[in-house]
Amino acid sequence: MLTLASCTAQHCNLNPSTESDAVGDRLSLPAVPMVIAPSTSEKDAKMAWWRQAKFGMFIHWGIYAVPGGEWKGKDVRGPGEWIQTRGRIPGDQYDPLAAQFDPVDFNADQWASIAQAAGVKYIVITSKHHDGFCMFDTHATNFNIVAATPWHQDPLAQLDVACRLHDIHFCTYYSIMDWHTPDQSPKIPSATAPEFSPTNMVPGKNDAYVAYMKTELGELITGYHPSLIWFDGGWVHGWTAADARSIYDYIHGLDPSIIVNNRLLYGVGDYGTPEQKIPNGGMKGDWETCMTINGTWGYMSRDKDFKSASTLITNLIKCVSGGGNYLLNVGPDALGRIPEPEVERLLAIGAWLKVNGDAIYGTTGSPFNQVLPFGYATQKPGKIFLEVTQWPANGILHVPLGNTIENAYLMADPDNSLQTKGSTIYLPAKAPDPVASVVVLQIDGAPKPL
Ligand code: H79
Repeated sequence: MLTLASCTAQHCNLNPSTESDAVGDRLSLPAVPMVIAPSTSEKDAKMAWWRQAKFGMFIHWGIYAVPGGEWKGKDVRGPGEWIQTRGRIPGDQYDPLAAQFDPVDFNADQWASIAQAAGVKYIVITSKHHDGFCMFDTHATNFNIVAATPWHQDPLAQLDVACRLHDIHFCTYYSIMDWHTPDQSPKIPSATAPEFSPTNMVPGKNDAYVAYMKTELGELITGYHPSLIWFDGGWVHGWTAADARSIYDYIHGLDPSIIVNNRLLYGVGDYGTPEQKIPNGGMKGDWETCMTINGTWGYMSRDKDFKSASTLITNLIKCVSGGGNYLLNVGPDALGRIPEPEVERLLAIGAWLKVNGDAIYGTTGSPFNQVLPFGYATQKPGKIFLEVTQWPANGILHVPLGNTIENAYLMADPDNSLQTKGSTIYLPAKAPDPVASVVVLQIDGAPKPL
């Protein structure tokens, strides 16, 4: 479990040097001790599926996909979903975007099929981002996709069903910061050029806002049964530890099996959430790196700077080898299409996992307490997996291991044992996979790293 100080430091590092306003404000929040501590066995039972899952798909989708990073013919800096504040767009100009949001190409089954083919075991979709627009059928506000768009459909309900059919855990994202609610005020209120973030809780309105959140979370939990709720934007001035605890307790009261990330802040929550970076060697406890495929979370038409499939596969391995999960984002457009370059990369990861998934799913982090010159490692009882990203030119792999290696083989060719001598493995000249080839070692008992 992370302290507030460490959790804010982890997720507030988007452009920290150039964008110090919101970041600095958040870092000055007081650190408080952990307030919720489920017993270890309760927590183990609750986290079991998520610890096995290792790979999830984040989906940032909202009415910000309509402008797609551009406002009145000009590029707006920052990620697509931040356009309202980065573009200083008043609500009376932003809110009508809902009337233009008509994602006729949305197909829940297609999204879930892509996710399944990518090998993800859970999806986390925005139910409400910082702009306050609700992507589900809520009675708490009319600023929602069913009431305010010409489409009048509930994509979360459809995706929830599709996920179940494709064996994927349905999870949802919920922003505490809300640029639309009357219970929070913008950082710089202005009829023409408001700056929303970070917002302030309107004095005396915490209870009203917490009640609003509970109405929406209650609808989500009872209607869609998410396996996990991914909070964000808790750095609102005036958001308190009591508010955080009250929300966690409410969720737990409705469904104690729901996993909650650590961004209610104040040490409340079940796992850490480094954003856009993978901690070297991992972190203590449960954690998950969330990351964009290009440079934005919400759709942005001009951002074509997609990470390569090779980088993404290596990132997944790096997370899992450090004992964490990888939550990789897609940003569907205003018609409901996941951009083709994103689909392509997801399918490439899926193809790699189809062969090598046994080295990822259900594993724990590397047994070695050193960086391996040839790549990464993961483990299961009696087995060590070496994800070799630097295939040795001389075919010789030195593994810093004290165990007897009972058998060694390539994951891509399990029927043929590799020759070994002590902890040296002799590999074929050519790597079976151009990105990462898995060597499996069967060992006698617990790993003895040297
Ligand atoms: O939902 C995604 C982001 O919108 C959200 N978290 C992920 C999962 C997020 N919101 N805030 N932050 C992350 C950290 C804040 C970064 C900021 Fe900035 C730096 C806010 C203002 C300066 C990044 C750059 C956002 C706007 C400009």
